[in-house]
Amino acid sequence: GPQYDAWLGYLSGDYSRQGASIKAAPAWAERIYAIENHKVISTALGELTQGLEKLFGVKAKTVTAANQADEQALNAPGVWIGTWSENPFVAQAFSESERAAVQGEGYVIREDEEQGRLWVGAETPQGALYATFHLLRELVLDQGRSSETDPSAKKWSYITEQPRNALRMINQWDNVDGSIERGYAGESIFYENGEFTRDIGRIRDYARLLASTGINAISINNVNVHQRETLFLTERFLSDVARVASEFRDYGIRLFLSANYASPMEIGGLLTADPLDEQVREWWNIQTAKVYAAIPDFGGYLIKADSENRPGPFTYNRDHADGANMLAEALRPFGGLVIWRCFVYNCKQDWRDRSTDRARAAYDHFKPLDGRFADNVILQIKNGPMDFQVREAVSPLFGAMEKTNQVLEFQITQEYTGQQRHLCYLIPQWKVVLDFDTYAKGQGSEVKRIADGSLYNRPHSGFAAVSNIGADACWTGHPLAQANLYGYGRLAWNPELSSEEIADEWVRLTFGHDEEVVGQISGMLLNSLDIYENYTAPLGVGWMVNPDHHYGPNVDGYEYSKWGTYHFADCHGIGVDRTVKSGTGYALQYHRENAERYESVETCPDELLLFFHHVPYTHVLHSGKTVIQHIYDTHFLGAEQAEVLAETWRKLEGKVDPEIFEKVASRQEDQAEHAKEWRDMINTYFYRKSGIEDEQGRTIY
Ligand code: BDP
Repeated sequence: GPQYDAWLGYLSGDYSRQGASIKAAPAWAERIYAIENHKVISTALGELTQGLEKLFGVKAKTVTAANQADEQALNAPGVWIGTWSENPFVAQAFSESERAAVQGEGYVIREDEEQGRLWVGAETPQGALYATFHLLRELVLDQGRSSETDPSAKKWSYITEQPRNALRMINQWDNVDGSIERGYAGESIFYENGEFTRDIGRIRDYARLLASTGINAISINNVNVHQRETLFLTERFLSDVARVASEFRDYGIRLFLSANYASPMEIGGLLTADPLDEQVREWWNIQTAKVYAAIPDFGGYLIKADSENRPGPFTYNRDHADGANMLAEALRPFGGLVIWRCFVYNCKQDWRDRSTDRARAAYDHFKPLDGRFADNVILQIKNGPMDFQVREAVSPLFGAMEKTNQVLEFQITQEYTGQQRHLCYLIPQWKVVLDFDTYAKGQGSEVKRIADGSLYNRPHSGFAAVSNIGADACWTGHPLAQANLYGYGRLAWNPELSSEEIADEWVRLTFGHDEEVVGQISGMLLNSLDIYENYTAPLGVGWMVNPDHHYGPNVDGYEYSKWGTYHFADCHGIGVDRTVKSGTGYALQYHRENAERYESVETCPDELLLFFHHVPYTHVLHSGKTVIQHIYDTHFLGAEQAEVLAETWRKLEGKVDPEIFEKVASRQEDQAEHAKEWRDMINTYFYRKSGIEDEQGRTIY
């Protein structure tokens, strides 16, 4: 059904046809030529056949290597899909410069209207698959355009594309017992009761969703690798892993595993996991060779070490370059990668010690190691220095390491942003990060240019993100949270796309072209992050959530704990002083332009004021309001806006699929209720601390 089909329904649902007059199928849609023998090309053929059938109701004739000989009419109207090296027909259809312009996973599509042919070509089968999904997407979007007047009509007739990021990865935080760390959409689709699932079809459907947005890599188990998942590298589970890898392979996606740093001890029977120990190194070499024997195109290991009680090289007085390079050596003969996470901090620090600041940790640990990592090591850096808060500064590690491969890590699963019970479209948050200028090589050194490897000309680079899916019927718990998964893939492919473009695409693909539906849902998505920020932690301070599960307001939940995430609110003021002058010195981790801007309370942007400064409640923001009045105003406003979201959705009854309607409606009701709880908790707390009245005299309990 429509929930499950997500953005790949091709307007086949009853409701998604409203407002669209389906145009006739183009002449080429009657036949598909995909004559090369390759799994991914077969996938493309299957997708195109199915997509055209759903959209136009016509079943194309398919011409493959198997029936090519009987096919008399190699020059009849049709669409040709293939790669330059394996399909001479396709290669000849494009000029040399057209072919040269698209490499690897890039592609070009061109219509020959006179002959009723469409040529779809790429250097690799993956490129041809991405082209297929792009073509289908454009065909669906085209149904909402009137060809005569719309300049973007028939966009599919000439397309040339190249992905901006080489690695476009998804991280599953799934455990083999079937649970998902920070999962808000049901149980794992990968595992149940300590075993791999038997429902391989669902995994395949997930692969297809991901590939349709351009994802090309996935790690399938939690970064916190427990005892049983440690066995994934062994005979006990390798054939299961291989089976899953083959589903992803069909969709051009490479499989990675999160590995336990202490594996040589936990499963190898060694007494140490010291990265400089010969036996340990040998163990990894041998074990890795076994993994490749089962999965020849295995991607590599994702590692969380020395973080939140996970083992790592610190135990042996070694650093993270030692640890990562040991694994790099084991993977190198097979072309594998080590993806090493920079989420390393001391979670047992003492709140009485003002010199510790969790925000500093990643930079302090990794910056000194720049230049020491092997060429097949990539550091994976969270977007912010803390942990996926609704608002925090951009990680200063971006722009701090010129000699190190890096990928940017986002969190699609809404751990701190409403857990898929609240609506929170995250693309605008990610855009702020991507467009942030680090000034690492002067103006124009945006994070997106570090993530894509161009600023420092790095061989490996890209995006990774924690998935938000589970076994829920709509994959994501909240049906509108699908937009975050879709948008992540689209941004990883092209970080220049705007939040608006992505929202518009996703809504039309999912719900069809009824302009009222499109307008209302896009509006809900685009306002949702600001709304969520309004009624939760103010001005970049973050963390006012219940400990452990992180849902719901709790101003002091973490304030006096060892996890090191504080707001320092007292009766005089609030905020974390991270200045050089009087605070933790964190601001100095940025290049001069940003360091100076953040250091001064005059130039620090309002939205990050409390991330960098401790100020009195009466401090006047650039907006002209005092901090305390800002807190009151945004919280009253945010709760009202959450109410409006629910009302807006209710108006769409009868215009969208009824199951989706109900699911969203009940979540929006919950959000509206819960936003009031946030409002009251936060306002009351700060009213009592500050003793300052609301200028507008509204009720604060
Ligand atoms: C935090 C999560 C925790 C993860 C950790 C990580 O609360 O469950 O294990 O990040 O990224 O956001 O390793």
